[in-house]
Amino acid sequence: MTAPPDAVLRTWLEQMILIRLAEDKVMEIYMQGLVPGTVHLCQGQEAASVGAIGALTGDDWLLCTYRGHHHALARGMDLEAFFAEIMGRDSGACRGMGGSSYVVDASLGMIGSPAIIGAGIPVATGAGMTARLRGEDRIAMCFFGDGACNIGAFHEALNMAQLWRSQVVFCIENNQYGEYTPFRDSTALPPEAPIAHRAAAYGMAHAVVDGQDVIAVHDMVAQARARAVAGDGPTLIEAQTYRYRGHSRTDPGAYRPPGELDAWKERDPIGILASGIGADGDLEALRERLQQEVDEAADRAAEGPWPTLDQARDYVFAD
Ligand SMILES: Cc1ncc(C[n+]2csc(CCOP(=O)(O)OP(=O)(O)O)c2C)c(N)n1
Ligand SMILES: [Mg+2]
Repeated sequence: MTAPPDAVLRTWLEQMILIRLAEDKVMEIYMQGLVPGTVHLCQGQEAASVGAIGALTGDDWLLCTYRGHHHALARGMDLEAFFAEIMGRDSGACRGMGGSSYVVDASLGMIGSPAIIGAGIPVATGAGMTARLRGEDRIAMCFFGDGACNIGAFHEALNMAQLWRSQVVFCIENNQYGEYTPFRDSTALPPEAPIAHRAAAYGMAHAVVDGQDVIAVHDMVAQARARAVAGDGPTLIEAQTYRYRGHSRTDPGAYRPPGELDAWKERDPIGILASGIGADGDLEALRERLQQEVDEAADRAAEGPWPTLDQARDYVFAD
């Protein structure tokens, strides 16, 4: 594997820090009562999104989930549109109709973030088929959690995707937990067997990758993308990672064994990349600059207009 150029690695470092700080801000504005609904944070999982999305082209499609802030920001969503969406404002990426769980932008190729577990997997399979039937050099990249791999749609869609050589790359962000349950307690696999091995049942290529290592994730997704567009079929990638916070904002994650969170923080994705490129000394200045960007974007977003009552039915019924 050839390491990406320094400038690219620097960009990834900045993106991961930005995502981390933006999510702290999301919690802050939530506590100020500025966020309708709930929020699902991805802190700890930044490398999985930045590495994978860094391997895509602008034409590729993306399916993610309600835990999708990192995907949106890694894809380059404007920060103000991001915060405005989370605050339900008309200036948000979805005109305030989505909120935190549905921060997507079709113009960035983000075609959905279903909160129904596993629902994005068949959709991505279909998008990948569209690319194949049209003969296009593009893929659908589909992110979902470890819990989603126990849903029927996962198995049906993987079988179909492999059978029809859909141009799709599946990425399990195995953050070790479903809603509140360790994945090992809900998954019928031999102890220590990766979930990715399930792809073998469908004859599909699969791989396990260190989800804390952005370079490794990027490399794996780049290979899988090349395989998909060459017509050699999809890949199921399992990025092994960890969710620092609980499932949603009401969950302190007290069910986790003592020491587990700290052990994962020893392998923080931002720290790993910073050390790897000799940028430890730059972290403070970077954080300061990015914090300012985050604060300013959130302040501007909070000034954004609310959707009007008339808009409540827009995007629901066809004309
Ligand atoms: C079909 C379905 N069943 C149950 C739920 C409730 N639910 C919401 S999140 C979640 C856990 C999903 O875990 P995982 O796929 O590992 O994703 P993570 O939240 O860890 O990112 C569950 C069971 C749901 N949204 N949809
Ligand atoms: Mg999970």
